[in-house]
Amino acid sequence: MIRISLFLLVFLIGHFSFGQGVGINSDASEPDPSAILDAKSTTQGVLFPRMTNEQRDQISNPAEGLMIFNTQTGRINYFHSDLWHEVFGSIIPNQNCQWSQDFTGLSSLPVGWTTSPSQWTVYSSNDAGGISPELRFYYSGSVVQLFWVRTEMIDMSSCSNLELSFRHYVRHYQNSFNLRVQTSTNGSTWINRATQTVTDDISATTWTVDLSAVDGQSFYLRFVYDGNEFDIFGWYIDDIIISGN
Ligand SMILES: [Ca+2]
Repeated sequence: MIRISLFLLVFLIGHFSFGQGVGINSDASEPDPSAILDAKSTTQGVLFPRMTNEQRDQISNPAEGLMIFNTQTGRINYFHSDLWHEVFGSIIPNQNCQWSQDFTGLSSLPVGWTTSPSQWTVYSSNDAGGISPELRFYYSGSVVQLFWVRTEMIDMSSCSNLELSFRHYVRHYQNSFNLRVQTSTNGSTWINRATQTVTDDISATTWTVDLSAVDGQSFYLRFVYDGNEFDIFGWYIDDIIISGN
């Protein structure tokens, strides 16, 4: 099987070279003498095995330095001194003026997100019309205040014509309340970009918000339930996309 795979690799990618290390490339170059394996490309990357926490933890006797990609946290994990560690990283900003979050593989809020109080979670449902999981606000008492969840800083410093879209679904209980979308450039001063006053269920639909007011800026985005939490069963959100050019 390994022989077949190596043959296919050579056939598809182009060239193997064997010196003191192994080179995989399309230009017949020798591997760097410091590398046991030197994969060279300007159009492709290298994939680590992708797995969940549970699958990772079932690896028996992991070697010192073993690496995997954790699909639940979105981070590279490596084994060191009898424990798994994770490689921290921030999202590389401003990739073609696109930012998105669909909560794939997550069981808690994405890295860099915060919430207050704690009724916002990532929940294994698809009521907003996307694919499970999704973001959910759910009542737990009868407090009247702002219940918000905030993204990490989103860098759109060289982008214009910004627009936000997301799927959402609202399961109303009684009375009326406000759903707000806000932005902030400093995390403390928040400006409403859109508000919906809700008096009934909102079936799964896409809400689009003009964010051109924050063109060319780095900002936080937050979703706010403004009212008595007892008046709503839940607000479900998925497939959040900010795009510009
Ligand atoms: Ca989703």
